[in-house]
Order: sequence, then C-alpha cells, then structure tokens
Amino acid sequence: MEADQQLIEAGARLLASARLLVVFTGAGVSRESGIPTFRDPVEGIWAKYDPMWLATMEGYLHDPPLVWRWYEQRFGVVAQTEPNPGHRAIAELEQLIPRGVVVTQNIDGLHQRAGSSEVVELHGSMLRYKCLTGRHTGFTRADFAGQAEQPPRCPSCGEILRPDVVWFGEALPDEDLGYAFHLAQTCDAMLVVGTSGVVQPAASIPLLAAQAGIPVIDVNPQPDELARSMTMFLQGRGGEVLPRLIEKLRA
Ligand code: BV8
Repeated sequence: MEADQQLIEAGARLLASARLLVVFTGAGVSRESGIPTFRDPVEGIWAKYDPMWLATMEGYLHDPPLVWRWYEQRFGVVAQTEPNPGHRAIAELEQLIPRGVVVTQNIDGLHQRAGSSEVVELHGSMLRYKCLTGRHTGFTRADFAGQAEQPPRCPSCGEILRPDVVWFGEALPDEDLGYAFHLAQTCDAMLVVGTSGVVQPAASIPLLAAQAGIPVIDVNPQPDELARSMTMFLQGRGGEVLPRLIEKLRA
C-alpha cells in the first residue's frame, strides 16, 4: 500500500516549516532491518515464551540464564543487521531541518548507527548493561567477553548483570521521559513512525503534541491506536514513505 503522493507532499510541507522536529519511533521502524516487532509471531524456540513475561524483572529472576539467552539471541540479530532506508531518512532530516530529535521506544541502537545525532532512548538500550541492583551502570559487551549462556557478574559488586533496558512494570528514566514530554509540547512538528501506540507511558508522547495543537504525522502500514488523533496518517512502511518525504523536502 503506497501513501498517495498528495498526502506525501502535504506532509513534506508540514515538516519543511518546522524548526524543531521530533521523530517518535517504535519497533516498526526496525522491522525492515529484519528485527521482529513485539507484535510479530515468533518462530523457533522462543515461540513458546511470551516477550511480555521475558521483558520483566520477575521473568529475569525466575530464570536468569533463559532471559539472558533471549537478549543474546536478539543482540545477535541486531548485530547482523543494518539501518534501513527508514532509519537513514530520519537521520537525513537533520540536514534538511534546523533541529531534529529522535525519541525512540527501540533498544536496538539503529538510529545512532544510521547517523541520528540526538536520540532519546525511552526504553534503554540492549547495547548497555547494568548491575541487577541498578547501582553500577555503563557496562558494555567489552566488559564480559562472550557470556552467551549465563548472565555475567558485575565487576563492581559480583551481582548478576542485566540489559540496561526498561522492563514492563519498571519506570522509564525520569530525565528522558521528562525531556520527551517537554519536546512533545515545544516542537513545531512530530513525525511518528512504526509504533502501535499501545505501550505506555511512551505512547502518550504523540498525544501530548496533538493536544498542544502541534501537527503530528503518523506513518504505519496499518492504522494504529494513535492514527485517529494525528493530524495526518500516511499509510505505508517507514522504508517506503520516509524516503519519499525526504525527496519532497529536498525539492
Ligand atoms: C511503567 C524494552 C509503571 C524491553 C519495552 C498505563 C500507564 C503506565 C503503564 C501502563 C499503562 N497501561 C499498561 C501499563 C503497563 C505497561 C504497558 O504499557 N503495557 C502495554 C502492553 C499495555 N507499561 C509499562 O510497564 C512501562 N512501565 O509504566 O511502569 C511504573 C511507574 C512508576 C514506578 C514503577 C512502575 C514500561 C514499558 C516499557 C517496556 N519495555 N522495551 C525489551 O524490548 O526487551 S516496550 C517494547 O514494546 C519495545 O520497546 C517496543 O518498542 C514496544 C512495543 O511497542 P511498539 O514499539 O509500538 O511496537 P509494536 O510491536 O507494539 O508495534 C509495531 C508497530 O509497527 C505496529 O503498529 C506495526 O503496524 C508497525 N509496523 C510494522 N512494520 C512496519 C511498521 N511501521 C512502519 N514501517 C514498517 N515496515
């Protein structure tokens, strides 16, 4: 399904007038890089597990090696993938608009690899690790060579490490969430790509912008929870719609 050209042109005009643009993304923007979204059916050994259980402190404490292996498997997929044309178009927006900030629910680091220079990771990053106590942070894979089967130990206190991501039931980092709320209410336009608009409190960010009278464009192959509250809904894949928006903006 291709978003019609008139809508693309209207969307480009909306973005062209922005001095500060926020791009709010979810798992859908990484889908074309081959990273399944939380909604996608899972094949293989992980099919019998519910990601909504694995991505919780309870799930981790119930079986640390299992959940550790789940993140290692997901890291393996991310490590072998590349940013897709959607990520790259979002990064290119920074050349076409005075300031663009990416606020993402994703933990895969692909926006940074595509060249986006300002990225707020509301749900943390699978490329960073912290101590289970939360007291010792900032670890990377370089701190524990190849621990694929078992969670490694914290170099500072010996407790097991965990991915530095926000699990279900955990609060989002105050500063990042507060900054995202501030941006949503002070930007000139918001581009929302690849989110079902289900996971809270992140999904309230596009609604904050819309309620502040800020134009919000939603890009998704299918109508999501947010679409009816958005200024414009461009139906299509991020990798198809975003490059067309950029092409119009460049013109
Ligand atoms: C919290 C990291 C409280 C881990 C993730 C109301 C208020 C507050 C909380 C809640 C609430 N209601 C319910 C809750 C609880 C819960 C929640 O939202 N549950 C949902 C399921 C109802 N929220 C929480 O638990 C949050 N914590 O609120 O704590 C608190 C407060 C104070 C003190 C203590 C506690 C924490 C939520 C964060 C969870 N962590 N990720 C990990 O990944 O391992 S969320 C996880 O889900 C991913 O980040 C992912 O991004 C997200 C799913 O959302 P989406 O990104 O939108 O992805 P999704 O798969 O849903 O949709 C993909 C979309 O892409 C689809 O629409 C599809 O059509 C589209 N698409 C497909 N292909 C493409 C495409 N789009 C474009 N191009 C394509 N090619």
